[in-house]
Order: sequence, then structure tokens, then C-alpha cells
Amino acid sequence: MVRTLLLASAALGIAMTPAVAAPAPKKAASATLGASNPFAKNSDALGEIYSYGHRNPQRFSWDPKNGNMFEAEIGQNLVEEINQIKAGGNYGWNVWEASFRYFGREVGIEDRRSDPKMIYPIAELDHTDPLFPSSRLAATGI
Ligand SMILES: [Ca+2]
Repeated sequence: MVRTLLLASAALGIAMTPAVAAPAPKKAASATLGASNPFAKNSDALGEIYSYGHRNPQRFSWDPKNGNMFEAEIGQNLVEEINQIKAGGNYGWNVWEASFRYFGREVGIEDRRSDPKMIYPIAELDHTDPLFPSSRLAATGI
């Protein structure tokens, strides 16, 4: 497989160097757990955990002015969410899908955001795009 790829590349005039042994791995930088990590001193949890109750985090970003951390998350069936991450926070999965109680493959619309121990999204949106309700279309060039 590799030989075929190299030959095909040579026929196209792409300069390639022959495969060589991988360089020796660099020594890993040492890392330690920060004492301020919310679970660092909790023997019932992994010290590396910063927050929990997330479902399928997709992207993190930080506000450069104040260091606030934000995360985008894909919901199970109905709702996507954007969260501001706080140390030790419970973001609800798999009891909550965004602001709604989660029951297997459905959510309830009663008692939204009713558990004071949870951290709810700062923004949430339905999976269904109102412009394309079939969700089988794509928009480009917007
Ligand atoms: Ca959540």
C-alpha cells in the first residue's frame, strides 16, 4: 500500500522522501495536578476532572479578557448547548438535555431548569434548523 502511494506520487511529479524511521520520541513534559482543581483532594473522584455531566463536548474557547471558559456540546436528540464552564460544575447529562429533563429518547417540557444543583446552558438551540425543517439540506455561502 505504501509502495503504491509512493509510485503514484512520483508519477505526478511530487517530491517525496523515502520513509525513514520515526525520530525518537521526545521526553514528555511532566505535568502535575493543580491544587486548585475542584476534585484534586476528593478521594471519590479522579483529580483530573474539572467539571462533569457533559455529553459530547465539541469545542472549548476562552474569553481573552477574563479567562472564562466556554464549551459547545451536542445534545442527544433535540437540543445543542453552549455552557460557561465552572470548576466542579455538574452540567446535567444524562438527567438533563440542556434545560429539559431527559427521559431516554425524549425530553419533558415541564420543570425546566428546576434542579438548583445543575448548571444550565447559557445558550441552547433545537437540532432542527427553522430554515430547513427536514434537516436534510445544507446552506453554503451564507
Ligand atoms: Ca447540559
